[in-house]
Amino acid sequence: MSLDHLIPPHGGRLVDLVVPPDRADELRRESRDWPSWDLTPRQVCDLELLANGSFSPLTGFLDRADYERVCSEMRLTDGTLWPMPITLDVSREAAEHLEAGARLALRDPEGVMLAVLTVSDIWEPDKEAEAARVFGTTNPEHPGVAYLFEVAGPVYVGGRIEAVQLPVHYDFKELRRTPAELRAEFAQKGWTRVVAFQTRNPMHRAHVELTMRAARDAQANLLIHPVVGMTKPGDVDHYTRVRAYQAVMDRYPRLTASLALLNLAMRMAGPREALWHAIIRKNHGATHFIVGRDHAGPGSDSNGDPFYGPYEAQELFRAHEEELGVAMVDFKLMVYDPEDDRYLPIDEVPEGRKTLSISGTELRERLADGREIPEWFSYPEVVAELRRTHPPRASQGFTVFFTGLSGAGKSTIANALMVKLLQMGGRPVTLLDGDIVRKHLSSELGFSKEHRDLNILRIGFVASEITKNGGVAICAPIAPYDGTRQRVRRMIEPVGGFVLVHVATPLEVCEQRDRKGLYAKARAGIIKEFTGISDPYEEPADAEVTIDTTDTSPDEAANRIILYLERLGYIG
Ligand code: PPS
Repeated sequence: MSLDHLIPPHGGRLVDLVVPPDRADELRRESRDWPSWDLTPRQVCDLELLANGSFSPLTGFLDRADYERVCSEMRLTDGTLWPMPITLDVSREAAEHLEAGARLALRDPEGVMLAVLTVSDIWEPDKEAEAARVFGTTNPEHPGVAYLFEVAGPVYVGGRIEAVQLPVHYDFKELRRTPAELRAEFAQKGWTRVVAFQTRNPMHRAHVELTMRAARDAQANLLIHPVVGMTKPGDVDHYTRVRAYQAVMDRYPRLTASLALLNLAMRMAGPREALWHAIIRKNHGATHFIVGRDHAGPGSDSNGDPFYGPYEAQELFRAHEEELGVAMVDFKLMVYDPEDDRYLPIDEVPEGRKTLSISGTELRERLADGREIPEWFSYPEVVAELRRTHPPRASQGFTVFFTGLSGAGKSTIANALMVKLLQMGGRPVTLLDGDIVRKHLSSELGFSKEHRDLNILRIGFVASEITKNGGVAICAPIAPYDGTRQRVRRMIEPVGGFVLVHVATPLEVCEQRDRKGLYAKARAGIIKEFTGISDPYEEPADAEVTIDTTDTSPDEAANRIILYLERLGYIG
């Protein structure tokens, strides 16, 4: 069905919440008497898109009535279709000082005032109900749900916004466009039909061929409109992606396609998010919007059950297409047909034809192993960008994190390992031994649970920085608590390798050795909270390597770790 009759060129009415300079000065002066709220990174994204009209017709953070109806019916109280609650979540302490009619200065993390909110409502939302309605699940494995439950504050504040300035960006300035700027650009170029492509991933050949087909089918120009605000945790960073997008723009026929960046904080809400994306793109002047397989979905939960059906977003979009005033260009999964050397939607593949595809997981594995990425899958210039930030494991940094009782042999093995790695060469090696750290980094800390955790998290932070920058960190604290060790693992794994080594020498052996005489003192009650004697040690269940030094020499122990690192590919 053609929807052309419905589509006004360059979207509907745009709101612009940025006030003129004299009003901005006035607000800055008056703000001295108002309470402030330091916006979170996600709120900065939301504020920018509210202020520049990307979220038209919204004029502020949702008030309670709008919020309730958006959650339950995807509509504002005036009936307008709006699928996503855009709310300002704050702490209870911040909310205490607020009342309806009050002014709240909204500041960026450096303290610069970006906007003023005139409070209309303050309420504590039912987050379970919100998750169930908006995400269709209360499972915290869904990143949108996890954010709502674990990061978002407990109180929502609704109200109208007056923006005194847009957030400042220092990267890719020439590619960041407001809705008004993009509409003007399209008008100036004479583009009356524009199909927008949303993405949070690098674009490979499948995406380029899909978007070209979409533009051809819709007889439209193409807007490549990637999200550079917040995407799914673990995604390729936006710097790498944007360099890769810039590289593929040359693949499109000249003057037919444009690249612009959108500072959106995604929620990964699948079908509802698809509608939201389309409204945002309509505001930017698009007339058509591409919806592929599992649009803005977070994949599957730990049981392997997908959060959304693969074409659920397309179905919801189709049901609201007329009202949205944006035409959907829908695509099935694209697969490569080697016989004709082209990509096809899976439902158009001729019977019996063998097709090829590479999953995201396989691509990451190939990058990590330094294996070939075929030209039928991606372009050399895109692969080169990905390889720059995703070097093979043999050149990535890693952390070897020892844990075990005092006197178990952690420091001795750690030293042997350090020396062997230095002999091999290739990476700088830093030893963060328990005693050394307590002298230089944690000298004020004792041995309570709270202080031990602080100590371990500091070690984890330093190790993650070393790892991120391609070095080797060898850590050798007692680290008695499982949850804290897991937090360290989660800090490091996204930036490089993490190997937990449990030095599992039994307490009797450690006590018998008693090199520092500490066990005797602990037994005598002279040293309090001593691990293994008067303080707990939680054995790890997730150690990659376990070593009991009762009958293992330091050489043997260090060698076992080196062989393990070699098997993973970190040592070439
Ligand atoms: S922790 O729990 O990871 O923060 O401990 P860590 O930083 O590794 O410090 C352990 C070293 O401090 C000495 N020491 C104690 N250990 C455990 N419990 C108590 N109460 C205590 N008091 C002092 C001890 O020498 C530890 O060094 P290692 O090398 O493990 O023997």
